[in-house]
Amino acid sequence: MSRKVLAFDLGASSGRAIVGMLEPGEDGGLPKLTVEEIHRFPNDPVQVGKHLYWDILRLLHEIKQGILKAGHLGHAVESLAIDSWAVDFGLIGRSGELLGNPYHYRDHHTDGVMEQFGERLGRERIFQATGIQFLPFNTIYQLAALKQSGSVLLEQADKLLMIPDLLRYFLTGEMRSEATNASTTQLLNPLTGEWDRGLLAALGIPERLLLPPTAPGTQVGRLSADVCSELGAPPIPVIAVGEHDTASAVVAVPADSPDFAYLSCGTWSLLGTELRQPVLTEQALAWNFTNEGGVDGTHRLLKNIMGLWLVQECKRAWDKAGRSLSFPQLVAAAEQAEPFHSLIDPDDDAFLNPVSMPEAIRDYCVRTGQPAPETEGLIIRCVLESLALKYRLVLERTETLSGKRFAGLHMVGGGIHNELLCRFTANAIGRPVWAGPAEGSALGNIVVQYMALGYIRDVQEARGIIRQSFPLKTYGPEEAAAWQSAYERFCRIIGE
Ligand code: ADP
Ligand code: LRH
Repeated sequence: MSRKVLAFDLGASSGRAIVGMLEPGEDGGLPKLTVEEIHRFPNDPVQVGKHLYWDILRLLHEIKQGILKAGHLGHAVESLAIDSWAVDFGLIGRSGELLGNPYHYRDHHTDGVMEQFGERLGRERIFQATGIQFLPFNTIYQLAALKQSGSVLLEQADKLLMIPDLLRYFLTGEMRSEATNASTTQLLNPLTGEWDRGLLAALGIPERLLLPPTAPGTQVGRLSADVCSELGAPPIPVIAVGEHDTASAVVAVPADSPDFAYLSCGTWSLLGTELRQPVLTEQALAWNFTNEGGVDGTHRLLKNIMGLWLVQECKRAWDKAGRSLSFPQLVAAAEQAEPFHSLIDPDDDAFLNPVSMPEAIRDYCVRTGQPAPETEGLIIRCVLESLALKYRLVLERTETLSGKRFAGLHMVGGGIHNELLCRFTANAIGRPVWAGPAEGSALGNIVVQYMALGYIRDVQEARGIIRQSFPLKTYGPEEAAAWQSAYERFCRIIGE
């Protein structure tokens, strides 16, 4: 008999509802997992005046559509779970209502706040307390920005719920905080698993706002009576999985040994390894690595790299100008373009949320004494080569910090559909890339639901099931000399 669960994965490029189906293995072997995507919907932020917000109620509507569709398609799912990107949150008032629309992390209200706060408290102090990398949009700086602007909503707030916690609250009526996503606030201690009171006091944020974090893989309620009667659905359990999408993606890495490196490749590129202990050294701080909470008591030592956001934003600019090209068309144009024409640091602040991404890329090239790429093909090639070169830098630093050595790199996420990027990555790191699965976060979400329901023993078994259920594609390194000299040029340009 097939055991079914329903995963909602809210990415920046789309939201999706995916049904997992687990069949018993043959001759006592591992179970076989298949998936069916039943609903995909936009997850575009909405600009109102100068600010950028989540369209949170529309997402709740789409999640309900997903639950309805599962029923219509005859999928009797035993549970559901939601994962999404990190750091963003909603504020809840004393009578349990959502106060205002949650901000999107690319909103500019946090500009400059991290620098001020870091100076006031000391970056060492914040890193020692949390192990989290300094990103201007971390929850801690979003809260500091609200505090500075005298936000009435913050004053009125009784609880803070991260986005998947919030949507889960809407479905179950129960407020719980999930630990992997909580870690991305830069307010949680990675050793004790508790909120750092000193940081909260320095922010002027009352402790009552934050709920004690719950370990991923816990059932945290059921669909409420209201939701069940609205949808004609049974009161199935709702599970807190690794609700940070990257935590879920890392669970789905089909590695067969504990010493593996991963690249979760979507809107962001998250590159690192999985450890039993956080790395809180001066070097980790200097290189701005993070130690996010993982499933099963692990820590994700990794670094954020700006990722395919750069491609998405170029595409958006060209779509707006009436020169619409699909992702495969953009990749084909890049493949035809001149190699190593110009290189950028994908993580330059100028690329976080520029008015025009192609302009920002051209400006960077001019600023660094390089020819500005003009055609779509040249611009996308510049982005993909630069990403691959940055992956090498971060992979080697991950080895230094963790003391591990990696035979190759696992790539998961929608970015693996971009085969040129997979090839460039193998070339840049000079090692094989193993690509798959593409729906990493949704699969991680699914297997952790099975762990909570007792059908999968642990993460190791889950990875074995994913490995045998979903094919991997291997890319071998080529053109070693050209990529080595490009890497040296890249390091000079970005000042490393
Ligand atoms: P997220 O979860 O952050 O929304 P995904 O993991 O779904 O992101 O990855 C989306 C990205 O994958 C897109 O921005 C695009 O760059 C890339 N992508 C998806 N499909 C293709 C394709 N067919 N060809 C090239 N790139 C693709
Ligand atoms: C990837 C991700 C990443 C965060 C960023 C905000 O989707 O969750 O791990 O740093 O979004």
